[in-house]
Amino acid sequence: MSTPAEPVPYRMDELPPAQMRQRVEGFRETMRRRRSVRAFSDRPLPEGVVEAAIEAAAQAPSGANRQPWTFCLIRDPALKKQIRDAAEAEERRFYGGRAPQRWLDDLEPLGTDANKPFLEQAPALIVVFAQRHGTAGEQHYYVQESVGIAAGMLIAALTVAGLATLTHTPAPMRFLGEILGRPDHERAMLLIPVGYPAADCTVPAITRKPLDEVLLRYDAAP
Ligand code: IYR
Repeated sequence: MSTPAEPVPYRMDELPPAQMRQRVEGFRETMRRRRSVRAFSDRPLPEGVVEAAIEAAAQAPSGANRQPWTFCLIRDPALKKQIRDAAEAEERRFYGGRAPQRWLDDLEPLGTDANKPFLEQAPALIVVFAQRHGTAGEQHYYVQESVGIAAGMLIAALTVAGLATLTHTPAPMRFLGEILGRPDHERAMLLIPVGYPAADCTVPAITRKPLDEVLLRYDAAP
């Protein structure tokens, strides 16, 4: 662990500028169509797609390359039901008094409630765990940032594959570590159902901030 990593040559395939733009704009349009989906079809997923997406996510940068993530892929209907039951119990407490009124008001436009049928409908659930330290107690760095980046790459990979996801955060998520048998130093960060949208799936009409609201430029004076 303390010997310096051997430097190896590195090159990227450089694209002509026009192709660069075409690719990134294509990706942007794909991401523009991404929505958080809460009604899934039970259609099974083609083999290997979720695994490849998880492998893509696991290429994310991480503090000191510790790769402090564990992805649990759940397809077993009995386990999905167990997760649904436990999540709904937490969510009933959340919607029934634990959440401050302002938070509930902010969620109103999304139309969410304590019922989470998608946890059983979706053909697969991915639970993303953050490792607070290594199995032998190794220090991990920037754990939330690293796992957040990996989760973003996972959602992007699944979106590019044409699958729908939900970024679900039942709070607290301790029950996930218990059900999935994860050690104490791993903390569940996100629960991501994956699948095809149900035929009658609808999403709230929300918009994204335009570029000029999120991008500030600092160019040299002309
Ligand atoms: N975890 C709850 C509440 C919730 C919170 C936020 I912030 C959202 O963007 C959406 C839902 C639930 O999943 O219903």
